Amino acid sequence: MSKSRRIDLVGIATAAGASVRGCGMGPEALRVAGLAEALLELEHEVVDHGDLRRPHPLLDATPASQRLPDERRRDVLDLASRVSDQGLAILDAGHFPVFLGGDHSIAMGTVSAVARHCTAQGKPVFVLWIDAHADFNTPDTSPTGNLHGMPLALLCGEPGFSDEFQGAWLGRIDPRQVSIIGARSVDREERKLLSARGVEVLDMRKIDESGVVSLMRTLLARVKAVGGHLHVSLDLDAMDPSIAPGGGTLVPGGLSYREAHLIMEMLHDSGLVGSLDVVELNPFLDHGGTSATLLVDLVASLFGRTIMGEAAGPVEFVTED
Ligand code: 6HN
Ligand code: MN
Ligand code: MN
Ligand code: MN
Repeated sequence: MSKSRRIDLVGIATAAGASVRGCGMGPEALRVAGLAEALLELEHEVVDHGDLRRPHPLLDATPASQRLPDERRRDVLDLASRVSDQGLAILDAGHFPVFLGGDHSIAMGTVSAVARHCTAQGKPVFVLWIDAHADFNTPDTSPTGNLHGMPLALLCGEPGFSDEFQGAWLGRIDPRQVSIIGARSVDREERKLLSARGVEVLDMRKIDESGVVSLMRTLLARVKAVGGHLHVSLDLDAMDPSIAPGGGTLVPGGLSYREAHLIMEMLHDSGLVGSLDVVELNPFLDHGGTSATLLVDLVASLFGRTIMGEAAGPVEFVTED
């Protein structure tokens, strides 16, 4: 039996950071796929705060996907500040926030909440970014201009973001305490920034060669050694498109079903995770709920579901040298 937690669900029903529409319906699809029920079954307490959204009057015939970039940017930032404040309140109350996206730009707000909460407590923040992409572009390096490709760069304090992005809601993280796992599509300029700032990129080749277990043990040992808070940001497209078809930016060669679950199981056993994003699910592109169900099952693994219904043995942290 895993330790019971109070889990607060916050939906952020938006696709403003993406160029493909539909992931604004993500929170509702995760509910329909049984997210709360899975957590209750594991004997956690669950509170669902409903969805934050930014409705549009749609006064003209312009499709939302062709809306002006500044309008989309205003939406992203409006939501980011509200998510940051709501997330901070949940963390300060001692609860575990699970943020349901929405596209990955929501992490500007979710990770800010974690950074603000932990800074006040003097607790180091570590981020595990599970994603096919690195989401470390800036407005200057981005090949698309889409804000869901930029949250990590903003949070790590990269220059190139206008003053609009610099509200009191914004929290900062240390790029050397960010690990990206599952990466296989990184833009040219983005690569240079990642190496210059010391972000750890556990790309698919590294997973192929070393396996999830050894990479995760090393990472968890680092967080544990300094009593850190680990925030997990789970992008649907980290998983292989064959098991997770419901995303707008799919890339072949992703995590297998068991690799993804093993990551979640090890995260659970570590006891180090204190907040979670589940993002980029696009129910319009999903195949009959396949991807939504996968995400619910992965979240259940993170919250203690095991194959045999029993707690795993004590965690051993093995450093690799
Ligand atoms: N995501 N690197 C590409 C870009 O537009 O910057 C893709 C970003 C995808 C973002 O999937 O969260
Ligand atoms: Mn705390
Ligand atoms: Mn992403
Ligand atoms: Mn991605």
